[in-house]
Amino acid sequence: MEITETWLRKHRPMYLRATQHPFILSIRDASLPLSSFKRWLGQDYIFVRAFVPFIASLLVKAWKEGDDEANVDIILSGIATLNDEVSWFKREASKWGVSLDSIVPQQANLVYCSFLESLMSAQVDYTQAVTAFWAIEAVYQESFAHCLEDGCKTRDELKETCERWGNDGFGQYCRALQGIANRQLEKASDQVVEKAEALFVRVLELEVEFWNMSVLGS
Ligand code: HMH
Repeated sequence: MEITETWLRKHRPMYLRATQHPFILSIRDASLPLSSFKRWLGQDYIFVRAFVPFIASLLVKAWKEGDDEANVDIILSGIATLNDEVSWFKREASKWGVSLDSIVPQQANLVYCSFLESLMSAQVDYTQAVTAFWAIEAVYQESFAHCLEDGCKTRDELKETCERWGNDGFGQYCRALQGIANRQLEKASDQVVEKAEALFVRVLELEVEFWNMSVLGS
């Protein structure tokens, strides 16, 4: 079994807390207050801006590692997606009357953004960084795909958001990242694998905190 698969099984309860959070469940049953959605939107824009330099640093690590061109291209496609995402956030925010210039980052967001910054350090090798990247993307993919399943009552005005991360193309991209992570982990030392697993679990915790903040406001 692939290494990430063993973690997904081992840390299943935590993974479900991140991917089936009350924020997501309440999108599915249309009970999410729109004020929470707007709060999430503003906070996630700040997160996404901090995500840009992290992915750029990941691309540099992939290149230095001499990883296959195909893998570098997958990360490059992630950068392209993020570029789209930044524009989308601006459009979506103006649609909802959310002013992106005046958002104050909440504690959980600050903690997550400093975690991203710590991943940019040279001490964090390519294997660890790409594993964390996969985990971050996979949580959003799984969470929002969940809101598009048959029988969900997801409101029409939230569907575009859910599709952004929940669509099949994004799913394939996440599986490609998982493949890169698995191949790296396969040839890594036990110590690196252990560190990468800890990062995986940390991402799940940070995602839960981010959703909590979006629901509760702090
Ligand atoms: C908090 N996690 C958070 N925001 C995002 N936009 C993603 C993951 C995926 O891009």
